[in-house]
Amino acid sequence: MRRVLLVSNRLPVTITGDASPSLTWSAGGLATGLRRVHANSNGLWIGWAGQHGPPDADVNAQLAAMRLVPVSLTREDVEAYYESFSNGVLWPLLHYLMDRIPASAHDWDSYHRVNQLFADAVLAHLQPDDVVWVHDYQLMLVPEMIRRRAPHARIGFFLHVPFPAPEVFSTLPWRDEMLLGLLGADVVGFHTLGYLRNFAQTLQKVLGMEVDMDRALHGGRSVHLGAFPIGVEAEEFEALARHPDVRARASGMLEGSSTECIILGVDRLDYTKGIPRRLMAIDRLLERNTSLHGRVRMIQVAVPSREKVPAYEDFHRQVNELVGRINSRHGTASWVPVHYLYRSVSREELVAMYVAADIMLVTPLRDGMNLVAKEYVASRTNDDGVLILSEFAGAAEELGEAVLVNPYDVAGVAGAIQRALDMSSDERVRRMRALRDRVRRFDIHHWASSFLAALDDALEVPSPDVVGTVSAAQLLDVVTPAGVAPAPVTLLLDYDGTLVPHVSRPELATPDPELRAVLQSLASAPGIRVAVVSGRRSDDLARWFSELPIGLHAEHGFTSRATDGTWQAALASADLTWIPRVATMMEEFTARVPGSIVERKGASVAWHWRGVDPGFGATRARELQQHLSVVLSNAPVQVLRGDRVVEVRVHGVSKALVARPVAAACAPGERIVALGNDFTDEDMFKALPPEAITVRVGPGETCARYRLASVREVRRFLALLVRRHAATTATHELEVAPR
Ligand code: ADQ
Repeated sequence: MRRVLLVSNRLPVTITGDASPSLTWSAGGLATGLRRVHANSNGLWIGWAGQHGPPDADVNAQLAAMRLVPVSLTREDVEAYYESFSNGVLWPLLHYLMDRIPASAHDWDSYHRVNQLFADAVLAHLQPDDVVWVHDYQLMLVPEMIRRRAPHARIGFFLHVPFPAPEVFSTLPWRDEMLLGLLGADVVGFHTLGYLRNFAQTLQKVLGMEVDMDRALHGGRSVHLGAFPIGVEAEEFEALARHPDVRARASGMLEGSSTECIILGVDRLDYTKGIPRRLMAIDRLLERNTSLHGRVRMIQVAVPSREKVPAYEDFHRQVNELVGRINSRHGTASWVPVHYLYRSVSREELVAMYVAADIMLVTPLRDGMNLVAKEYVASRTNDDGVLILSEFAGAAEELGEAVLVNPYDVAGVAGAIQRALDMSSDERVRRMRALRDRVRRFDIHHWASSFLAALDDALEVPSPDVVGTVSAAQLLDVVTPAGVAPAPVTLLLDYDGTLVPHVSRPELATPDPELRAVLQSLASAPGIRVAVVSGRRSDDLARWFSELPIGLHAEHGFTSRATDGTWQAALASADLTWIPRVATMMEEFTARVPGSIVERKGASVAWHWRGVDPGFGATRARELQQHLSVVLSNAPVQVLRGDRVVEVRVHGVSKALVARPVAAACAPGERIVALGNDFTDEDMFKALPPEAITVRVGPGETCARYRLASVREVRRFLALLVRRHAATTATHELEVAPR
């Protein structure tokens, strides 16, 4: 296992005692989960130790012994970076609660500066084989800050909170910097597919980036986006729940009272957790169903949290008042409906409550995952109990057997509690068993190892036959080595982006004299056969190249020029009746998107948006693609998204239609060299035999073995090839295959 450098806002330690400080590991679920990674990889953990200013020598020595690296923060840093920006701005934004963001306090500069302190600390310890794993919203700029100074570092980022819809995230004035910060990573992980989708859409909308399912291309690198739902230490919760002391504590909670049913809530005291509405639901239930008086009891545990952030102070007061109101309204001398504990509780006490609780209420307004829900499930060793879970917690994507509620709907939550009270024991057990199975299987260790495995995969060294970027001269030596008799060569050449640079309007990309000259000399060079395989229309190719003795394949191989000069379709019976409808739809889009154009071809229609503002164009392209996929779901077509183009073409057409017969007709020893720059060329590369020399032009993911940097390099390569063939045929007998 490689050494893992964990980076999080807080180090997992508590420092106690001023005169002779002592350090103890924190007990939280996440801290324990990551500690295993820290221990097994013999790695470092970098973060703030919780004190203001640099730790003293004694603390430093203890931290070093635990392989913990402190980032020193002043009181002002903590107030500005942590309390004001991270918790005052980012936290409410990421949880869709924008009205909690104070209009005045922003402290972006401090956030930026402190992120740089963290990145510097990583860079000071980074060794070549290390893996860096950065955690959470306080450190979103760190991946890019590391990448800038260590371009080959292996960096993962995991976000523990939700990633909101693009409409919400894009209100952040520093949205571009934040997104670019994350894109410094090789893997960006979220709890759910929903958050991943939001992030991908935000990249498209804000940065105008192309995102292919789970990959974003950025700066010539591929950034993998993944969903890694976090779990809990299920085994440990189960063991504690079976422990006699814990069980005794749990039964003690019912003793001496008339309570038949305990309803439990456990949260940090945070306005995202939905505590007031949950209490209002209890209030409503007790008001509507007085037969429950004296028989049910709610225990609400709230861990004090972020007490220095103004929004939390007011909130604390609000919850206190609500509890008081409910208790005075419904309580009696012998029965208190809501027990409110505003403090942290020990692990044992917490599990005892999980064991005692018949109903667990987890009703956050938004929550990245919510570990409490999973801890409750893990602790239910008798397979009984009902989990009521907010549909806006990440956990709801996994825990479908819970009773799901809309936490904003007070009456709905009250109804769900009533339903849980009435649920048959069979149904409770059936649901809880399914939940427990899942929570046990996908525990916190599974989470950590699957994230690290994804980071490993994302960085996998290319297989030995993938060579990577080469110069024109190096490619020439692969195709036709100097000093030996040249083997015959068949060239399959894409046009736009390969032979000519992309321009804003396709009709402007006409072949220039230099290109004509090089194609002419290739066509007449001994032992070289040339075919242009383009997505263009046949009349474009005919107009430009009709006089050249080369193969011409238009519309990704749908039509090809035959030896008699006529054009023939590869799929003669293709249904083309959808074309006018699609063209009309695209023209409607064009009317609303200035700079975009529709290109009609024989068997396809394309909507180009190269001339459109990137963010706007990408959003419209996505809309168009979604719209077309729905409208055309039964038509025999494919909807494709290319480089600034959305194209609909007849199903079954691809450049493989050209590549396959060319490969089949090759003589032994003949070299096939295919060059292309976008996803339509990947079809061609894949259809060729492994010995073919496949070349991707420019950046982007590819299955090609070689890469040339630019159109310029392609032209240089072609010119060198002509020269070498002309020179070597003078001294060697050319083994040209009959054609
Ligand atoms: P949190 O917002 O802190 O975490 P949560 O996932 O519920 O929320 O974790 C809380 C942890 O604190 C649990 O392990 C729980 O046992 C513990 N805890 C709660 N009340 C306690 C008490 N009174 N005493 C002691 N311990 C208590 C953030 C995100 C979540 C995400 C996690 C992990 O907001 O959505 O699930 O990170 O990624």
